[in-house]
Amino acid sequence: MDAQFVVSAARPDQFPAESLPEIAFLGRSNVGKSSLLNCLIGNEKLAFTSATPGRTQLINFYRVGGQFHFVDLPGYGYARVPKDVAFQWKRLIEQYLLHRRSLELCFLILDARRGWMEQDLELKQWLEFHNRRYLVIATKTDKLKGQKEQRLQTAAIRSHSDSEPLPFSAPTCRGVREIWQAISKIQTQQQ
Ligand SMILES: Nc1nc2c(ncn2[C@@H]2O[C@H](COP(=O)(O)OP(=O)(O)OP(=O)(O)O)[C@@H](O)[C@H]2O)c(=O)[nH]1
Ligand SMILES: [Mg+2]
Repeated sequence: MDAQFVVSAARPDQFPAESLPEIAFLGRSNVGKSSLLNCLIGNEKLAFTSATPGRTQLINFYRVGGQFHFVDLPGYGYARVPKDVAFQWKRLIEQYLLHRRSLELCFLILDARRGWMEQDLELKQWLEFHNRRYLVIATKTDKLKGQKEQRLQTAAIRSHSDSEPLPFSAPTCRGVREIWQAISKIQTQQQ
């Protein structure tokens, strides 16, 4: 898919014009937001990924297929970020989520091994309170051993979800087709 980097924003006045419907990638630091974004556009090098948590520190906008903006947000919950920096990130993310009119869908991305953690649940409640549409994605499923663990973890994630969590794994991009299908379904519902 044809995709280009648009801009990295540290402040709302740096966000690009609201010219395209947006899909935001949300989740804990290091959960695999940027890796998922890369799989969806079929370019493993576009969004910067790293084994060091806290690498995405700004809001990065990508233009995808001339049709969407994909919005890669900084991860939350990384203990080693200084408190004032963590506060700045939270504020930036909240400003984006609260006011962005072109935001159509959020991916709430969980580590399949850990399931819902406190800050994920807080974010979920926040999204529901503010009427933001979201889909839950359980990533790193390749790290689950065997079908039994996969079944148990999926059931645990489902127990707090209104919609079916979508399983995903970045090394093989497994699950990417179903995620694109979910995006198109939401697009058609809105037309
Ligand atoms: N095994 C496995 N590793 C993954 C998967 N997704 C991401 N990773 C690895 O996890 C690390 C973090 O991935 P990123 O995509 O940079 O995570 P992020 O959520 O964007 O991280 P921040 O931007 O720091 O919040 C990298 O080392 C990735 O290679 C996955 O599905 N399976
Ligand atoms: Mg990232």
